[in-house]
Amino acid sequence: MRIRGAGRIARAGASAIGEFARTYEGDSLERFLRDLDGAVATIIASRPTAVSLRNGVLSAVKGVSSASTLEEAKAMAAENAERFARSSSKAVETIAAIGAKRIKDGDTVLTHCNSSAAVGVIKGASRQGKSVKVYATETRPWRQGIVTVRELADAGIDVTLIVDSAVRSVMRSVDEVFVGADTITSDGVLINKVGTSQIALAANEARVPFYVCAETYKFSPLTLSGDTVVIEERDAAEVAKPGEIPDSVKIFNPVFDSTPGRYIDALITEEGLIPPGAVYSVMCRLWGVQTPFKE
Ligand code: RI2
Repeated sequence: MRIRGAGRIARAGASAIGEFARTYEGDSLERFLRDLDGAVATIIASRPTAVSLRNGVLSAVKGVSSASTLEEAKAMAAENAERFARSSSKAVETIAAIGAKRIKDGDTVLTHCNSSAAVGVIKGASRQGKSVKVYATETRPWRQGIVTVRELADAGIDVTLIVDSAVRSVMRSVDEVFVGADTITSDGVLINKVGTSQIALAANEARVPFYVCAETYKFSPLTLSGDTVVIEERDAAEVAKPGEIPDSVKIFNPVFDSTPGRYIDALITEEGLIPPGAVYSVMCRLWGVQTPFKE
């Protein structure tokens, strides 16, 4: 939890692989590849929901097993990791440029949690000289909304912090909603910070466009072969302090939830603005994904 945001988590995971390769002290290629596999598994297992972490880490080890020397393998992993970090940061900038066009001068927008992609879009519109007002949710239980309001206030943007349950009360005065993504499935379902799906429902009811700002490495190739996304559950102490409630009370603390594609107007990606129904074909185009299990 010291690293927040699915994009930053992915870059940190890829960089950890780069660091592992650069500082590896053994002298056997075989042993290095085995240890690298172990490092990959450990890092991916640290956060189960955001596929960006898996995609970032796997892009850092891409092709490494075909290296013919240890030095070549180490250099390849380190270069891959740097390339991923560069392209991932560039993707966030591209999303900001594309998404900013969806905000008109004088608009009020709403965002949830802390997404660098969504915040980038809002800041992008402000940099274009548009006057933008923002409602940012507190985002219980970790209150990442505090990070968002600080970032927006530092950029000179008019921002109002609301508790999560106030979303519907303000939705009528909102022109667009922008959220980030932890994972997007092949059938266009968004997995994002818990509370996102309620916001999407409220936006849908009020006919407010709901945009997801997401780099394409948030698309999950695992979902193509039928895997479902594991929703991380976190410690009960995040919700209530020990001793605050009777011991007999159970606490359920899921960190993410899923929003069906029918509530999403568009995904704003570095590849452009795409409808949720096009995720599968974009995945195939970018990664050459073959239909799984086809003879
Ligand atoms: P960026 C965050 O979750 C939020 O759910 C946010 O919408 C998403 O990651 C994407 O953030 P967490 O990983 O990649 O901090 O746009 O739990 O920064």
